This record gives sequence, structure tokens and C-alpha cells, in this order.
Amino acid sequence: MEDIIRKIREKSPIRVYERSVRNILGAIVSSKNFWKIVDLSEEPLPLVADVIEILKEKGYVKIDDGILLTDKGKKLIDKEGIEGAKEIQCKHCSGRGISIEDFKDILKDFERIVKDRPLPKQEFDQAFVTSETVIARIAFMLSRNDIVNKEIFVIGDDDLTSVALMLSHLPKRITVIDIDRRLTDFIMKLSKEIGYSNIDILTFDIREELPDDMRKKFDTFITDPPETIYAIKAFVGRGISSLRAPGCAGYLGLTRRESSLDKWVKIERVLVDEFKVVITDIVKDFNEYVNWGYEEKTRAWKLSPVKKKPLHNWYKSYMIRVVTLDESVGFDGKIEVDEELYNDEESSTT
Ligand code: N4P
Repeated sequence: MEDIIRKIREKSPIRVYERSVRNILGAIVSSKNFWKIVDLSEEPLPLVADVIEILKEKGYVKIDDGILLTDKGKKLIDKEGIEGAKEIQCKHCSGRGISIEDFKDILKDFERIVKDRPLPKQEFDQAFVTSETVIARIAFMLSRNDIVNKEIFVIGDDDLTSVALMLSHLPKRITVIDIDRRLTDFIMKLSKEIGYSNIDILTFDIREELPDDMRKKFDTFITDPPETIYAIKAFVGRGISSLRAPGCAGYLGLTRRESSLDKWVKIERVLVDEFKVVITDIVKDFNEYVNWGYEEKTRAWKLSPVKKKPLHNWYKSYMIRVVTLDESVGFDGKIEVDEELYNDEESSTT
């Protein structure tokens, strides 16, 4: 084991721990599919690819149409007492801890109304979540008292969360911004179809400073940023800056697919030490993303040891809820990066 870890350390810019290698080996025990292994191991994709490469070099795995343990690999599993990764989440709520039973009608309406939605654009790191996820977001926010009679700010909306919010008719008012005019036009069109007028829709690049009248205005925000520190500042920092008072809530998706725990702790520090908000909820695999279609054009594809498109939704993210306190401060400055807004050494899907 030590020898494997040493080799990986030489190869990967992402810090590796024995536990990471064990997680990846456990995932290989359970599945030979690369995307599933990333999903089950909860390790960043570039690290999973490097670990598999080293395991192959050392004769622990072989690769044909999938990733398989060799006899030497099976011996290692036994010797190290590594368990196959298990999926034991609740079947009723898919592990979200929230029931969408009462929202079946909204779910149906949502699915029908978004049918001809714009397809994901790689340029903006788009990949929308399943309809169940969107409805579960509404149920979750509702359960935390963050929707009814609230002014809600949706920051980036390829998921069309604003549309589900409109269909619920629960918020007092909705504001939605997105950089992609296809989306703002589409949301505008749907608002007319639904007959919902308490909505402001703006095409906006989140690297820019928010207009003054959007600061300290909202009760709740929701966003799903790319996994970089710049994006956390731009999307979440501005979200916090847009909240009206202490006790307001923000929701953000964070994934392990493009984040090591070392990066996560940096993100958590930005939230807690810089923005001075409290983290109240972290729900694993809350957000499930539909495979976006541009897989073959991504770094993840180049890194994948087997060139086969994913067949299941392997990309998930945690749902994080934060709440503002007296001392909370958001971020208002300009962000002057292009590529780095979306990508760092741990990301791979844009
Ligand atoms: C998803 C961005 N649906 C945008 C909202 N990426 C996930 C970020 C998780 N915080 C999707 C990655 C696919 N390129």
C-alpha cells in the first residue's frame, strides 16, 4: 500500500491519502465502470484516473472494456480488508431525507413545461439536474421555511429552479439571473405560459458587480457554482451580499467529483471565515445531474481509461444550506478571470 501511495504522490497534483486509495479500490470491487467508480469512491475524477493508472502499472488491475481487479489485486483487497462500496440510501427519498410525495403535480407540470429547454452548453459548465432534484429542492427549501412569502434569488439557472418555484406559487417574488440569453428568454417565455408575473429575469455575468438594488434585498438565494474558489466568491459571495438580514438562507450545490476534501475545507473556510455564515445542512447526493451530452469534449473524457459514455447519472452534488448571522459579509468586487472561474487542477467536466 505504501508503495502505491508513494507512486501516486509522484504522479498526482491532488493530495492523496491512504483512505482515498481504499475508497477507489472499494469502488472497483463494486463496479468495473469508470464513471460508477468515480461516483462510488467520492474521490475527484482526475485522482481516480491517476490511481487506476498506477494500479494498472503495478499489476493490480487490468483494463479492457472496464476496470477489473487482477488476482494480485484481489489478494491486495483481502490483505487490506477492503470492503466493496455499498449503496444503502433510502429508496423513497433517494437519500435526500425529504419527500416529494406532495409535489407530484408540480413535478408533472415541470416535466411537461421544460420539455424543449435549451441543451447544456460546455462554455458555461452547464449540466442540468433531474426534474426530481429540482422538485426536491423546492421541498427542502420549504421544509426550512425559506420559500413561503419570501423573495428568492436564483443565481444561474440552467436547472430551471425558478420555473419550479413559479409553478409552486409559494414565493412572494423571484429574481433570476443567468449569463445565457437562451435561458433567460426561455424562463421569460415560461413565466408567460404559467401566468406568473412576480418575477424579474436578467441576463447577467456573475463576474460583474451586482446592481445596487440587488444588494441586501432577498430572503433566500440558490446557486450551483463551478467548483473553484473564484466561482464560490462570485456565485455564493454575491448571493450572501444579496441577502437582506441575519437569519436569511443560501443554498449551493457542491460536488466531490471535482473536489478533494482539501479543496472542500478551503471552500468551507471561505464560507465560515470569510463570509461568516453558518453551515446548517450538508446533504449527500441531493443533486443528480443528467449527462450533459458534451462528455467527449471534456478533460474527464481524456482522463477516462475506458472511452465509453456514462450510462447512468454518475455526477451528483451535495446540497449545502448556509444562514447569515449578524457579522456575515458577502463579496461585491469584480472577478477578473476567464478560464479559472470554471477550472482548476481538480475539475474535469468543462
Ligand atoms: C452545474 C455545474 N446545474 C450547473 C448547474 N456543474 C456542477 C457544479 C456543482 N457545484 C456541472 C458540471 C458539468 N460540467
